Amino acid sequence: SMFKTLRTTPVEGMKPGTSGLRKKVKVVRDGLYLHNFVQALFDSLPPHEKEGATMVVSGDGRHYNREAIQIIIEIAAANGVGRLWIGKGGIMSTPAVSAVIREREGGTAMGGIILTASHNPGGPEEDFGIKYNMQNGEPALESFTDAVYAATLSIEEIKILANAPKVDLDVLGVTRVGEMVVEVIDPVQDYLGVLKDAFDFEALRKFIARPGGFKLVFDAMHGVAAPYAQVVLGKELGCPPSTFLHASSKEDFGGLHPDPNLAYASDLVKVMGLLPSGAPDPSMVEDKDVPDLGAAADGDADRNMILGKRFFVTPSDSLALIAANADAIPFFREQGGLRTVARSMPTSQAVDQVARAKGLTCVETPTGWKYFGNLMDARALGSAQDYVPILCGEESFGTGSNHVREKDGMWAVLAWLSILASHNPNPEAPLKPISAIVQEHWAIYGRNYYCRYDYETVDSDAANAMMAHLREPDFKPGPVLDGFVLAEVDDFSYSDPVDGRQAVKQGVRLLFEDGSRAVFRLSGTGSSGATIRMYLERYEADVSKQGMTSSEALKPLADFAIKLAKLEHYTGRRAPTVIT
Ligand code: VG1
Ligand code: CO
Repeated sequence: SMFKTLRTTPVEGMKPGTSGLRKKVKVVRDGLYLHNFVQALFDSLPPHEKEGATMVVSGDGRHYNREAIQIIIEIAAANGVGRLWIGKGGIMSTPAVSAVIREREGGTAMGGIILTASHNPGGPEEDFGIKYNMQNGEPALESFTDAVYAATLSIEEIKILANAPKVDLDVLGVTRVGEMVVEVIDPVQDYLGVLKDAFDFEALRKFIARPGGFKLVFDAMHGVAAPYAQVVLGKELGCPPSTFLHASSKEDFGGLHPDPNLAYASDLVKVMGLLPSGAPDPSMVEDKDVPDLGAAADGDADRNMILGKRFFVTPSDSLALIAANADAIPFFREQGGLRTVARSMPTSQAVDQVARAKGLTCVETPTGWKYFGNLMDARALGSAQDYVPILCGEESFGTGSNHVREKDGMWAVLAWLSILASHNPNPEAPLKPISAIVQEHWAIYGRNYYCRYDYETVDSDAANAMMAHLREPDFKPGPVLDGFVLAEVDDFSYSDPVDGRQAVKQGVRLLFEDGSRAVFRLSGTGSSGATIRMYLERYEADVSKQGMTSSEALKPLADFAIKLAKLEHYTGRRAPTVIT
């Protein structure tokens, strides 16, 4: 036959983390590494669903994307898949894959393989990654990725098509590969349709062209957001070419770290008149040259950063502001108004304040977008509770809704354009800036000072020892130091309100008497060593005390939390790798 079987042996360490499997390119391209993982994935799909099925395969265009797609084509063809949809050039953003799975031909696809390590750097020396999304377009649940992992540990053979034709990914159209059909499709079109249903494009176009003046800068960080931004912001909404920064997709993201935060999106941060700390840059005097809205996306375009003129909007505040202004977004308005907000546990409680005031359901989930999916599909899963329309967010620059089943960077930009438009009904008047909109919000709901310290490439044993120390039963509330009183310590666990699914040991929370929090957890997206994340939050209701920088406001809490965790003792680190 034209199928052949490759003998193989299991490779250790293929356990997917918070969002897919991430490894150095060198590891993934070595021998049958990718083959093993992909075959294990196909072995874990129910045969009757996979036979003749349509699947999406695309990536964020990082180094090794095209080679990996060709290998996946050959393995898919030998595993009975009927049709593959691949974005032109082999690229599709993560939210666009979710949209294609859900919308194209009425939601025919059984799932999608997304080749991305998201916000991790790319290039021959950097990271590659594989995510799998299910039939409803949401990231695979742990039960599935656990099954894939188990399969990687017992794999013996790979089914592959011999002498498969090379598919030209740069030409739209259909190629036959054995019994399977490969269709190279427009990577933007289905996704654009979803956005057009969610927002009022005509109103946004008018707002952008307002006579009173408005300037947007969008930083694609040389990631997959580039072609989407060109179509959505450029072609559809009429933004001029000067809007775009780092706006060509590159295999190595131009050597940048494609993570949209104050540290890594440094060019945008500068353009917006800010210092890397998020404070206004005092050396910039000409306020009028600074754009009104700055936004950036990560490698696979599911993350976003929102900046105002000389003003940093924390992702947690962004979530709260979108919740408070939900009626500015047709998607929410037209479904009778926003009903539910959900945030990951380490995300600040700013959105909780809005939920309380507006009577919305507020759900606190573990880290990772996959935990939001059940809430979005509650009705389909037979739950009595209807959570949609829903707004979800993570402190890690992730925001989105049930328009797809992924966080969505471009969605966040359109959400903020909608908010700005609603606060600026008079097109002739000078623009009310984002800083004023956020400060007014704080005056109503209070301000949740927030930041995150990351300690990267820490020795894994040292990181685990520190977490074990925090989890010791005799690590009890009580100590008072520098004015802080520790009220409670717990290890976050989650019981899914729809299907009762449990997630335990999701992060140690130090809860202080004044409502402040410090949270410690280990990252699940790194490709080597461990990353400790420390999240800090302090609530301030008093308007006269809302004007500090977050580093000023949180420094004492940070010092205290570091002391309690004995972080320096366990890791030898005196300072974090990055503060966001
Ligand atoms: C990080 C973030 C988490 C996010 C995940 C995937 O996970 O903290 O909020 O969902 O990345 O984002 P971790 O385990 O490293 O803290 V992405 O843009 O990779 O899809
Ligand atoms: Co991402």
